[in-house]
Amino acid sequence: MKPAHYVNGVFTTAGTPFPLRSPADGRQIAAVPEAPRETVDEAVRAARAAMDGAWGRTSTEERCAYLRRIADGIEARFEEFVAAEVADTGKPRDLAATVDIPRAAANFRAYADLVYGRPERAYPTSVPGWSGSGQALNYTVRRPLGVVAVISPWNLPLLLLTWKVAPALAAGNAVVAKPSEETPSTATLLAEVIDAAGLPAGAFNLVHGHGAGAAGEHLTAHPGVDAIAFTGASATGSAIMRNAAAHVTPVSFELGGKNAALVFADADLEEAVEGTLRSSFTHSGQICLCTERVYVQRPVFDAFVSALAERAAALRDYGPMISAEHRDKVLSYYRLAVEEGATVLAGGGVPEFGDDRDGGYHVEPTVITGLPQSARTVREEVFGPICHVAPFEEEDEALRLANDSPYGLAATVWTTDLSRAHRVAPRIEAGIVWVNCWNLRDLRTPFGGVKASGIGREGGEYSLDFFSEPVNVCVKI
Ligand code: NAD
Ligand code: 6OD
Repeated sequence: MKPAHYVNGVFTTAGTPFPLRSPADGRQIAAVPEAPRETVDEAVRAARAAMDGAWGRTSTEERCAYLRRIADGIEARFEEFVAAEVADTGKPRDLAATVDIPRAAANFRAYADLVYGRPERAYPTSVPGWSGSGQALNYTVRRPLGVVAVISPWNLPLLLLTWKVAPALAAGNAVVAKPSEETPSTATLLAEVIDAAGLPAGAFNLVHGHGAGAAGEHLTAHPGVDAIAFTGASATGSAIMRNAAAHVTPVSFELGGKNAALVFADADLEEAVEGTLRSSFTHSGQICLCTERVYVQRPVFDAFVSALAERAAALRDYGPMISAEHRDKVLSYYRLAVEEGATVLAGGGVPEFGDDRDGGYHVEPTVITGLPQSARTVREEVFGPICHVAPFEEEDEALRLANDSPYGLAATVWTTDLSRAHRVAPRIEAGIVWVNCWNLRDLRTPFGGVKASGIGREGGEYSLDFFSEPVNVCVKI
């Protein structure tokens, strides 16, 4: 499979190709076509025509059937999807096979179920001057927004792409998607699956390429786009918002984070250490939900920190950073942390494996302590395998430290005191709070961030709300 655009039901490789390198060993693995502006225009035109044509006339039942066929198609080519995701990202195969690819299929099934079972409200309304009630009926129908641009990042490429494409299609929109330039492969496979599922031409379109000044910007600034669903860095969200402002295009944004974990002295320490190891170092910290700040209540601080550092230092089977550029950014934070006065308890450098991986972009899982809350390493998103652990005395102080951040995506709380859990969780300025667990997902729940971490919520009805608008109909009887 070679990365290709999919426009109006046709695969094309228009545009100058750029090289794609394996993050695992640095070798070139593909050439990716950079969609020129004309290809983006063509994709938006095709999507509009699909809305005005066969796709726009599909019933909810027909769309649900398409979504289920896409899920089946992903599962039928499961191994190809896994191999492509591993090749592009370098992530451990186990992660792709148990999280990324199954979730992509689940996203389509979940939205087939959700959109079909969705109730709408109706109100019998009395008409002034008439006797009795029920002389008019107000009811709501939802209609799709039209042409939706989907822009996704490289860390969970297929999971995050399908997390938007599935509800957008379920709600009846036509999609033009642009995956990250770093991870084009599973998106191309998805286009093949969608093609085989028989969706009308133009209902789903895919263009590859970069963001600023390229396909991403052309798409999100396009006057023919009716809504933008974006996942990526907060700074990119700001840039997209500036372009979207020109046409007052609605946006749904899932952005960066600097997620805190609060470990109370009454926590099950073993569970808290294992949970924090997972929340900080899964996919080498390249998940927006990963913990980068840990606050531990003083009586258990030393025990927690030494157990976490020991286990982080023992981690072996971890993947690389997505690119040499991202590795250099993460390493610059490792250096900055030391300059800021951190004590490094585990990691802090580049591992030596003695095999092909030494050509890749790996960095060590890193645990640091000793920084003030004002340190840049404590405030800025690194998006790598690093966490800073700091002590606190009391619950209010823990909340103050957790909330002292420009971001507010996710948080974890470790405690065996249920009253405390219920008291603390709603006071944390984050869109998602996990208590005694991390990244335990239910696709019906709201997902998203506050402050610089995003605008709006995805998941369940929340995505369907974004991708459609209510129209009230009032019928006088
Ligand atoms: P990024 O913002 O650099 O890129 C994301 C996507 O946006 C890519 O497809 C890119 O080509 C495109 N893009 C870049 N500049 C653009 C522009 N000016 N106009 C239009 N499109 C543009 O992010 P990334 O490096 O791919 O991903 C890492 C970031 O994403 C981190 O900050 C992480 O926290 C965030 N993220 C957030 C979530 C979430 O759910 N909140 C999930 C995953 C990643
Ligand atoms: O699980 C999800 O639905 C989701 N959106 C995860 C995002 C992870 C960020 O990297």
